[in-house]
Amino acid sequence: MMADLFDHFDEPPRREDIAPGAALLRGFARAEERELLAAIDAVVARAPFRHMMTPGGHTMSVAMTSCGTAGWVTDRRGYRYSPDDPESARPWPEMPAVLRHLAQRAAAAAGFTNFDPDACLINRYVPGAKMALHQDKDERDFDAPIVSVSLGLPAVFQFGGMARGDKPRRYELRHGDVFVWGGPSRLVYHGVLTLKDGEHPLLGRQRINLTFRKAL
Ligand code: MD6
Ligand code: FE
Repeated sequence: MMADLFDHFDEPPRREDIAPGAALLRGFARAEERELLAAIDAVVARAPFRHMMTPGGHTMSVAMTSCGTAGWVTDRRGYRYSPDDPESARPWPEMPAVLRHLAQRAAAAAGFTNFDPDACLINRYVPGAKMALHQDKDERDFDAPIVSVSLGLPAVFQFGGMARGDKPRRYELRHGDVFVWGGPSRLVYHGVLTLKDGEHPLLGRQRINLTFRKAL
């Protein structure tokens, strides 16, 4: 069966402590995969994936959209959170309850209680797409963690240090894995290596990543 190549479906969910404030919850989202994908489809129907431009004028290889009371955007003016989708000039779709609840349970499993995300950034990678090392620092305060859910094709995630030059460690993130980080790890540099080609049983040739944040 193809699924076990990607999903390790025969393994129980387990927690790996990565660094102070950072935990990898293997398989945490797997049981809800169909509900999550349906919720993502509903968001994307109203706020389609788009390739945004960095302030430096480069078009991102990762396609993005958002849901929640704030969405992450980038254009020539900079990176920021916006209550409206710039493509439609309307508020972003509401965050579906199944997404919010998953993020809250994952945060709690990693030791962060009362996580109340107001933004969910949805990233779509096709083979060849990547995300350069960066810090997530556009949020108003860094007390809340970030909860990151991986679906579809596996990707190699780089998790570095507080300086761009710190040598990153690498983790393969597979379908259903959830990475939670906050506290002392909140501003760690991280990125995603070029996605390798493959075919996921549910998602085909793509990887979807959700990141839940307290932005405002
Ligand atoms: C991704 N993730 O996994 C990109 N940021 O596609 C991120 O940039 C990220 O996974 C902050 C915290 C967790 C993440
Ligand atoms: Fe990030």
